[in-house]
Amino acid sequence: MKFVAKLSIGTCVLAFASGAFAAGKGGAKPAEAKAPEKCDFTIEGNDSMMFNMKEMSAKGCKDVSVTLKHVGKLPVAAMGHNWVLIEAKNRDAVIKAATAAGPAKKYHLENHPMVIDTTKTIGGGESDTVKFSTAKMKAGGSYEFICTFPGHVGVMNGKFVF
Ligand SMILES: [Cu+2]
Repeated sequence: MKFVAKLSIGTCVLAFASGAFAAGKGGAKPAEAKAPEKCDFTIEGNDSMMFNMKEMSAKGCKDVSVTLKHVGKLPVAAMGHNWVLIEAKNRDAVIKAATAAGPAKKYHLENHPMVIDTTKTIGGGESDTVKFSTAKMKAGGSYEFICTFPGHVGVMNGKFVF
């Protein structure tokens, strides 16, 4: 019993020490140095033009996987959804580009410089997964996920905490 107590205190001190070391000159709290809790996400879009999440937190994730599931029944032409990760400041420009891409491309942006990653645009019953590296993202940056289908971004958006 005594040994166990001693060991856990030791582990605590060690965790604090390595956290402080990793935080470096910035003086960040040791808690921020711990391993991320979750880097795989599943988000749903529905026939009522809604995502089922307003925020995703991927702090500390080196690689992220996001699966978008369209849980509705409407076809892509009527109620298409996608999950597009961007810097919040680029929202208007990205929406403009997606709208310009038009219905033939399902308002999907392939290799757009302002798009960090994007699923395909999908209809009811479909799903799509993206996996991306966060190497070029800045911790504490202002990121969001949106749906670029026309008229959806006003409600279909959320914060992507990194
Ligand atoms: Cu949508």
